[in-house]
This record gives sequence, structure tokens and C-alpha cells, in this order.
Amino acid sequence: MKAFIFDLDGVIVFTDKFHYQAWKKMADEMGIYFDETINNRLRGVSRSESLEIILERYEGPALSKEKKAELMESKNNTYRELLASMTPADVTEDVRRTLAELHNRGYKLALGSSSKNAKFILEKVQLLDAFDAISDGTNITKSKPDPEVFLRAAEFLGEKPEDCYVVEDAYAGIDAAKSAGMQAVGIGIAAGYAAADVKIQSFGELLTLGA
Ligand code: G16
Ligand code: MG
Repeated sequence: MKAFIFDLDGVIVFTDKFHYQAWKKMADEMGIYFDETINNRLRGVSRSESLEIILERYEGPALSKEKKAELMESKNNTYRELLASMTPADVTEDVRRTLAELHNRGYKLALGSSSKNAKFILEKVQLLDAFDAISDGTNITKSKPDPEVFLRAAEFLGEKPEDCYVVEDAYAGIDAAKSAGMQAVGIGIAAGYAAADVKIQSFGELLTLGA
């Protein structure tokens, strides 16, 4: 194996709580029921697809494309306000040390995130330099479980899919990694997902793979 491709939200940083709070605010304002179980279905899924999942519980009159765009913008504004409070302390020592050690061992490292805010987040936590390539929501047309984001990451690194591990917390991300022909490492919720090739409980366990 030559490279590791990392999901962002739920793997490198825990912005999932901010996504939840921001969607919850929008849902409350619209009178739509939304809870943490529904929120789990939004992991790794694009902003527009996330909105459609939340709207499954909406009972009002049909919403225009413009109204949906407005709802997404409002959610993103709330989300960015919450992200503004992030600092380098929001990345654990375990994550920082493990990324540096994998790099020392000669692995190439990429980000593979559905988020259009990925670079902003990496800047806030000062991790932009930790990655050799960044594939995110700004360079894809289809979001996870489509493999596009990971295939682009491998391309940016100049590596073959079969030489890449993908580290993911979302079921959709594990499915995307498998469709890309990569080795899927499940962490967090995805450590309980049968489709993951490898399951880890802590980030530092990656060093046993990249030995
Ligand atoms: C993240 C989150 C998703 C979010 C998506 C798009 O993906 O897990 O919940 O909907 O990004 O984010 P944004 O609205 O910032 O473009 P990932 O792939 O980093 O887990
Ligand atoms: Mg994730």
C-alpha cells in the first residue's frame, strides 16, 4: 500500500456536531422533526442530498428550487459561524502524530471529503500542510457513495486505487471506497459496518497497518 486517503468530518475533526446543530436550527425553524438518528444518515452525504433527507419529514407545500437553495445557504451560514470557533486544539494529538508518522514512513496522504468547507476547516486547525493532495466537495459532481471523491484523490496523488487505504466514519464513505477499488478502514460508527475491510477503534491504530 502506498497511500492513505482520509475523510474529514468524523475522522480528522468532529465537525459532525456542528453540521447537526446547523441542520437542527433550520429544521426547527421549518417545523420539521430532526434528531441524531436521522443525522447519522447525513454523514459523508452532500449538502443538497442532506437537505432532501431532512425534507422527507416535511409536510408543508412543495418547495421551489430557490427556497431549497435558500435553506442550504442558511444552514451553511450557521455551520460556518460554528466553524469559526475552531482552533488547532480541535485536532487530537493522536491524529497529528499519526499523520506525521505515516508521512515519515513514506506514505502519501490525501483528504477525501464531500465538504465544500474542507480547506477552510483545515486552515482553522492548521492541518493544510499535512496532506499531499486535497479532494473535496469543490472538485466532484457526485458525492459518496459514488467513488468520485476518492478516485480524484488517488489521481491527485498519482497512485493506483488498489494501493490506497481510505479511512472513513460513514457507511456511504465505506461503500464509496469499495466502489473505487480501495481498502476501506472503518472508524467510529463505520467500525461497526460489515463492508469495512479493516476496523479500528482509535486513529493511532493506523500505524499497525502502515508498518
Ligand atoms: C461532510 C459531512 C456531511 C456534509 C458534507 C458536505 O463530509 O459528513 O454531513 O453534508 O461534508 O459538507 P458541506 O456542507 O460543508 O459542503 P465528509 O466527507 O468530510 O465526512
Ligand atoms: Mg465523515
